Amino acid sequence: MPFTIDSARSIFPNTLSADAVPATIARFSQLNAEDQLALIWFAYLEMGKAITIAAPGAASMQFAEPTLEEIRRMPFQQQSQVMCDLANRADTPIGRTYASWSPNIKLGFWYRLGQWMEEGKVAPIPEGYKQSANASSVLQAIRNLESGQQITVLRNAVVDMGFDTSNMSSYQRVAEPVAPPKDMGQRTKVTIEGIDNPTVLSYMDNLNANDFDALIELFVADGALQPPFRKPIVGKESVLRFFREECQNLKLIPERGVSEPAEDGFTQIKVTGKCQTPWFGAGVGMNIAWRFLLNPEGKIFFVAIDLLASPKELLNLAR
Ligand code: ECH
Ligand code: GLY
Ligand code: GLY
Repeated sequence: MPFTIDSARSIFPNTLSADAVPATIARFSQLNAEDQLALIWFAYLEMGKAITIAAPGAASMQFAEPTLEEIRRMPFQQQSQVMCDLANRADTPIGRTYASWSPNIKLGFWYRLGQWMEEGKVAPIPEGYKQSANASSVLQAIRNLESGQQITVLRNAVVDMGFDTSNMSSYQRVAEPVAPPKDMGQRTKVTIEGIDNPTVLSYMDNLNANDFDALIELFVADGALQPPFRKPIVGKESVLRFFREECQNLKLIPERGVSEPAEDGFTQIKVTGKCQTPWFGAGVGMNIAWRFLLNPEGKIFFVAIDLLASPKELLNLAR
């Protein structure tokens, strides 16, 4: 039976991804808005002692600036209401604007609000706030995660806020501009123990160089990419948009891999290693697996990116 995107998703089924992440997110999303915001505040402060977040660049802040200014001028009570509305995914003008932003703009927005909360320019967590038992247990669950998993939970919480775009008849997506790819002279080449497949090596090198036009040509027209804890993104156009909106300045550090023939002349390749986000740089190394399925011409039919359950999984290349 020929491969489908759906059947491709289960190549290398022994790969153990960090189930604690979706489990924690599910528990988090059951909390009320006040608990959610306070919990992120406490988690963010605690995590800030161990890892440093990079200030977002002007290019990603410019789109959030008008909304941030609007919020800064509000009285505290109204600011708290805006934040609760975002956590509640309420249908408000700010909730709709927020929903149109790419993940990095959303993160930059909260980064700035967090700074203003610390400086006393934006409403703090209310003085009389009492954490519910559920909220403190979710906070404890977050403390128990490794840092790469913690930032994934936070990113997810931020991405999920705002009005649900599927309830919007149409909207204009807003993302930071795409910077030109790295100059040829500035590029580096990865090496992967056990892997010499040119498509996989080019995938890593092109992503590291922000060369999304070259990168997308490695895919078949109806190929798919599945980010951690998400459904596959299908088709070159959508995958290219994802690269441009969400994948600038990542650093992929693949370490080892295994390649073997699959049905119908396809090849399945699993690679493990680390990945860094520009938000935390080398301060947070996420343990990652890439599961590639290449067609007989060596093009990418499917690739899944998994956040691994533990560093031990970096050594697991079993089928
Ligand atoms: C405050 C309190 C009120 C509420 C809120 C607050 C602010 C919170 C803030 C949070 C900031 C969080 C951040 C998180 C960033 C996380 C980034 C991650 C990136 C992971 C990337 C990966 C890439 C993998 C991929 C690979 C590929 O090969 C293909 C592409 C791709 C405190 C005010 C909310 C400020 C900055 C987790 C894994 C390897 C799939 C992308
Ligand atoms: N400072 C990290 C980013 O804008 O993606
Ligand atoms: N899933 C992680 C990212 O898109 O950056």
